[in-house]
Amino acid sequence: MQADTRKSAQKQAVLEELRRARANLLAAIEGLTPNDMLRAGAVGIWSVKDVLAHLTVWESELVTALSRLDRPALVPHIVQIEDIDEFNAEQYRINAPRPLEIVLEDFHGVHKHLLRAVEALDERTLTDVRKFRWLEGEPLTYLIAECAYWHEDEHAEQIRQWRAAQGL
Ligand code: NI
Repeated sequence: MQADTRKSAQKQAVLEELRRARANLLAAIEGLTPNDMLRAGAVGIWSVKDVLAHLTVWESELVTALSRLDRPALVPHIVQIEDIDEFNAEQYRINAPRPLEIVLEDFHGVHKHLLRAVEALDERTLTDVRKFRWLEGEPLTYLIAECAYWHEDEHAEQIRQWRAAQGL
């Protein structure tokens, strides 16, 4: 029992970070009205809705990557994106016309999928730096951090700063 607990330490740590960052992000948007969330300029030209859609895009790409790890040689789309600014701009154009409630539904739904996808991984898959050549020596935990919890932390902080500046 003790050995099993130790073996899944990394997975538990990742799940904890995902939950922590999500709680932090939800706290950062807490109390905003739908109108506030549609106001342009929270992060660059993006509204809070656009930021949440942007986070959802990356987490959704991550879920797709995690669901295909049984074919380790298959390079996921998420690591093949060459021009990240262009990709983000294109995704912004796709998501901009979508209503807030749909964006929010996806935002919550994709995060649930992500938690389940991580839950289903074994410790070696998460930590072995040689298993996936396309990770270029990083463990899978790094990709998850970069595309999910560090990313949420970064934008939560920007939203906090915007709110403070706007008095919201
Ligand atoms: Ni971002």
